[in-house]
Amino acid sequence: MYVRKYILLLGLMVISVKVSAESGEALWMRYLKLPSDLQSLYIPYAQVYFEEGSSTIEVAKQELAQAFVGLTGVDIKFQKKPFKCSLLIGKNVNQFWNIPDIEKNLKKCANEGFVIRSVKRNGVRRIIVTANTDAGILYGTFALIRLMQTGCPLDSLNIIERPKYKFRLLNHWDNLDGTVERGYAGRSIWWNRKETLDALKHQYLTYARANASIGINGTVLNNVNANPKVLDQEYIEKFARFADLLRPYNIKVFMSINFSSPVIIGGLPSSDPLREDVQQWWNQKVKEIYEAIPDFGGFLVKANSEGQPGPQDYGRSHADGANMLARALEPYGGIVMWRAFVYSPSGDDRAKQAYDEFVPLDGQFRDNVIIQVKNGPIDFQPREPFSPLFGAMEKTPLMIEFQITQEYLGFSDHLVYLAPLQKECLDSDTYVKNEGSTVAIVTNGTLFKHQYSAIAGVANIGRDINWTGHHFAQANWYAFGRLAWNHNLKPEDIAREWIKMTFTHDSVFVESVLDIMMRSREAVVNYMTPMGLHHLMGWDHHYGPAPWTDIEGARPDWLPRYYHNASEEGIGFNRSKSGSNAVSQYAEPLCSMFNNPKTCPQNLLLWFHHLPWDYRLSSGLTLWQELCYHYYRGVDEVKLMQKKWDRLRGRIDDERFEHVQHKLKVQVREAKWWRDACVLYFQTFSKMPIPYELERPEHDLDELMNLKFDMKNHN
Ligand code: BDP
Repeated sequence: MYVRKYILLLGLMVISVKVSAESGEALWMRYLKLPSDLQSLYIPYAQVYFEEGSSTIEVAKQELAQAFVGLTGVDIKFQKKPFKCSLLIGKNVNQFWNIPDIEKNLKKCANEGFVIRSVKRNGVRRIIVTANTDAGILYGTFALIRLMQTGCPLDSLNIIERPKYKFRLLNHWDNLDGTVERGYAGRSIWWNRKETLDALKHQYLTYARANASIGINGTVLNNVNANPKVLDQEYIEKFARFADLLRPYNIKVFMSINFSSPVIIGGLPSSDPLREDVQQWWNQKVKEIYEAIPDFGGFLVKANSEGQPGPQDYGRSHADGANMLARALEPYGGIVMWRAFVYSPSGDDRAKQAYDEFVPLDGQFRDNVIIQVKNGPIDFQPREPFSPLFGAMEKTPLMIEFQITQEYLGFSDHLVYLAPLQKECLDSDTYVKNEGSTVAIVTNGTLFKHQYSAIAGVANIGRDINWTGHHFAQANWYAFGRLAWNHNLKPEDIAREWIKMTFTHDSVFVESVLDIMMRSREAVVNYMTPMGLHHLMGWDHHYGPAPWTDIEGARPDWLPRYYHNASEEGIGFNRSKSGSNAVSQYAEPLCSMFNNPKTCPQNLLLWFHHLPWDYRLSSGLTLWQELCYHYYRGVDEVKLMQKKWDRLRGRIDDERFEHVQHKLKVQVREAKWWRDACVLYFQTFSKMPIPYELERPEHDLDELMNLKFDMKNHN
């Protein structure tokens, strides 16, 4: 009896270990045993000399130990002396072996980079991981772990890396009440938690390790629509506690602030940035923050946008507002990230407004201000051209903001791998200086030689056990970090790494899932907003299709009709010279290329042009036919993704397999919902038949228009 109970208990323990390991909780840091051929490649490196140092060094060392034993089944032996070791990690380890070019290569590594080098002397193989700083050692250690996790041979490594951006940040849109704006993975990991910090420590450290593993070095812990209370002592203390936890992982904390804080919590009569009492108030606040958090990163500010207060409330400019905060932060080395996401109902084209408002201010910002610009001119749509602000402000550092959370791409219900979207934007040539002036080199500070460069991703992280709601949404967190570290990486290479680390090395699985991921972005563009269409979703939930929405009294630029302009004459937004002339915000030859529908890339055609339904495309099809094909192709692609996934049963744990399988079922259903809603609605204008070889829609337009969307099911 006793024995049976014991066995049962043991069984439960085994199950619970399996559940937690395969729930997605461990992200890409599962460190499960590798295939035995790989284990034997790595086991010879178990004798390690790890130079002593700060808490950053300590966490890197622990990580290596944990990863090594997990992956190989063999414990690392840390040695006090380097000479018999096969793996040497530390800032000064090259002194023992004097590999001549290592010192030279270290000069290329700047502050956070690292060198990993395999050497063979007297028949003995060794690996050296070295850097100029502890942060570099941390990233070098994680890079070595990744090589092992992905099954790379270690005997001829010669890696020299440094990050492309100085600040690589997550932006959490987390409210102090624990809700997350546009969050689809449960409530905030940071705010309004019942548990003690101690009880949550494991979760926070997993977060920190995950970010360090991909090179994220900063995090904004609260929503850009900021609650002024965040500057109260109580919250400053909370920020300080988070900063303490994240510090060893080279992650700084940043805060979103409300521009009216001096009035709302400071009791001042005004928040005018040119008033001395207001400036004093901010100086004092910043001082309090730095007393609690000596390495505090700085502020993120959404001002005069979507109802948020800002300097324009007092007749001042964005530069006046940003500079006041920058002056307060300057003595401590803090920065201001001032968002350019501004648009007012009065403008003739929302896509032009950020440029119109910010370009005239070029040269007026202090050195520690960075303007944070969303990747596209509107708002995180499945496809947009790059924002014309990139390259247009030579004297001001501009950072790029991507959305990792899928506000407009099916929340955490749709499998959409975002690296291709981000890469497309980063690789876009702005032509502002000459050919090759890509968005990446504008924003990474090299084109105009700026001291600061930054990149931010709006986080998709919540309290869900798998962190991101959809297991595949973890890939978007991962890929954002990898691209922020090195925008030259290829989305498919990043995906392959992630799949191996997150699921399995089984090559059938890896290649099929890679194919699924690489199709997924174009699939969502096709079933939601093909050919340059945008903003067709329900105006409040941003989830399903609602191109028909008409709400009396609503701001026109919140409604899809403003963007698609469908009528019997045709469809699309005329941003050419005969329309809003948004094309002129782009440098030549882009301006002319976008301006002419014959040369405008087809995937942006209706972004820049309003065209008749029978307009002939180079394919020989009419615009209407082509649009139908795109919508149908979108659905077909998701069906194919689903089929490919279904064949993979048994190659990974059932739990994650079934979770993804269920989500794909939902995605197929909803892709059809999008397709049918858009095709049937636009057909009321085109009055043309759906090409006969395509299936008939599965829905009826009236039924779709009356569908009530319940947000509760999606959080
Ligand atoms: C929009 C979101 C809104 C954000 C805003 C922003 O719908 O919730 O507050 O962006 O970026 O896309 O400030």
